[in-house]
Amino acid sequence: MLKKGIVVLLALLVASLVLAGEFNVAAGKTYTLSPEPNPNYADPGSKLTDGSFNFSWGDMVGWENPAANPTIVVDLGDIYEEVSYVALKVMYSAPSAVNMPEYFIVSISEDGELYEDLGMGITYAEAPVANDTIATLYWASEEFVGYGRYVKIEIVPGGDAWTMIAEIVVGDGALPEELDAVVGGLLDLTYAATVSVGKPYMLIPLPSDAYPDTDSVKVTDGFARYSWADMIGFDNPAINPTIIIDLLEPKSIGRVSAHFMRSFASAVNLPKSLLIGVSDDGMEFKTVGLAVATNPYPPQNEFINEIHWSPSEPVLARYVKIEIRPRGAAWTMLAEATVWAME
Ligand SMILES: [Ca+2]
Ligand SMILES: [Ca+2]
Repeated sequence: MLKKGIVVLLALLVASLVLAGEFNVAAGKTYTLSPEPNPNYADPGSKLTDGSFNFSWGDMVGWENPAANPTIVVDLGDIYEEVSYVALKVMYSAPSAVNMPEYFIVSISEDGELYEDLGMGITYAEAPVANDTIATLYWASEEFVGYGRYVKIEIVPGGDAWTMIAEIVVGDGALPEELDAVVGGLLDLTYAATVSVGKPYMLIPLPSDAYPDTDSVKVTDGFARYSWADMIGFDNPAINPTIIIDLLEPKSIGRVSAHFMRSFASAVNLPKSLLIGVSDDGMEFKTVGLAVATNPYPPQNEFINEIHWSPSEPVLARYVKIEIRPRGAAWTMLAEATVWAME
């Protein structure tokens, strides 16, 4: 009996190890880094996928005040069809001036050239993260999973000084229960209502002269029709077009979206995603999420498509910032931006 029990236990242990191994498809894989990490915390090319993430300097790849956001591109070696989880194991040590990243943006590509935004890692599994520990910053999704071979992770540092990364995890398939991962977009919006219609907003930069917003009303007039006159347009803008909506009073925000035209015949494409920020004073904004989900899904051509985001918990704020991340050199045509709040 005892022997049989041990055999069963061993079998379960092996099975769970195999499953864990199968879920993390980044283990042992190659990757590239840009910019180069600091020479004191350099990388022979394996530190981030070697399975080791101890609170130890030897395990760290580090950047000190990098000129650009540290970016990691992992080559999974093969196409994976259900990339559902991406995590960074990061060091937090206030005495050593090592900050936790504010967030990362993850995108995925089949060929290493054209990337689709997947989502934002903005949740720490260990929150609140204790000082002098290794923390897990992750993105997880059950609905909008990724398809591809190359996974790009752009890290936004959480302040000046150091960013230290020990490991990358890329999960493919159903989220293992032990991760206890929180996925966004599950908020019950039954009692949510639109609060942006008719509200004032600001645009940076101004839209193209060909599709202007002369009376500053088109973005929140409540209409998202497939009509050129209803839309404002940005032609390959130098900076990401950004809308700041003033809800006039703090609202418990449950959903943010924007409607865009897609018309390949007219060289109009959907943005890759929308970076969502909120503020109480209209000056200092906090990034809260990335809108990548589309309605309809998949998006349709010669059609107005909605790109939307929902937090896992309502966010209280008066100002909502929507930064549009355009795709390539095409036109971006915006019909409407909408904010929902819980009643
Ligand atoms: Ca490692
Ligand atoms: Ca409109």
